[in-house]
Amino acid sequence: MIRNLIVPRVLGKTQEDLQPALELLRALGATPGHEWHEGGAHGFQLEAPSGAVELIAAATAPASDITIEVSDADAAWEIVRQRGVKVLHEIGDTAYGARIFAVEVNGLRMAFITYARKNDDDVEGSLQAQGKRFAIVVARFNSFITERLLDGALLALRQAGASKEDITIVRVPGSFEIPSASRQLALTGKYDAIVCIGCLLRGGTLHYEVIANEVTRGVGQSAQETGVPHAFGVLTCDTLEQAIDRAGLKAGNKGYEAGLAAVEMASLHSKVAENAAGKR
Ligand code: DLZ
Repeated sequence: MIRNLIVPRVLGKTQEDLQPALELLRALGATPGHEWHEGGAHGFQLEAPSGAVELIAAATAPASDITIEVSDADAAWEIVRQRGVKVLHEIGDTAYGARIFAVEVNGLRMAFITYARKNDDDVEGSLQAQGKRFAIVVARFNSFITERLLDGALLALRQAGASKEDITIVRVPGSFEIPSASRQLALTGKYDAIVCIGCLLRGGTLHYEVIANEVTRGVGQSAQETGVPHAFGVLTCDTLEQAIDRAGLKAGNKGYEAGLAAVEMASLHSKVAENAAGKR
């Protein structure tokens, strides 16, 4: 029975030929999936939260090899433009109320679409991190996992445009110490968002639930009481295998997701403040 929808495309002969398209799609939030290297050929899958095959009866066919639905075509357009990708169609409205643009990378024609028009009053954060400052608090306990999560978070921040100098990494002994360090950092007023990274394993941790609840509560409380967004990249897993899955490729990298959440929340925080100031 159907398990997955795969659109294979040949974009060149070497692994390097795949990089421009891979980097663009990752910058737009695609999660790396299965990859293979056999007989001189290479394949990288990128996973999206959902996939669908659309069957169309119409006078003209869409001039793209793949159409990718994004949450905000205008924000995606900004990211694409910054990368100097070859544009096939500039962003615009369709007759059915969608926003769409199309680009070409190594011969692959990709259209990006947002179906429903946004209400002008909607307030939403973007994935633009230029000029924003971040602190990442990372627990050393289970460092085999937390270092991978840290790599994911750093990748997300850098892809969103944060500069190296604007990212501070703070290490703490274990997850239990994350809330207090995060709170102290938030109170300095220097950071637009804090990324919290740790890994609690049920098997090795006595009172696992108590510690997991305390860390979750402490991080949430720090976010609410300081007003600085905190992204939660603390894994709570039954087994090491589950943690490996969440810190690598199989089910994505939760550190990467936390990094993106921090960028979006930092941006949203500024926008809500600007909105409030404008409406006064
Ligand atoms: C002590 C401990 C244990 C048993 N397990 C974990 C764990 O799975 N993940 C984690 O991040 N930290 C663990 N720790 C360390 C505590 O979080 C804390 O650092 C110590 O109890 C010192 O306060």
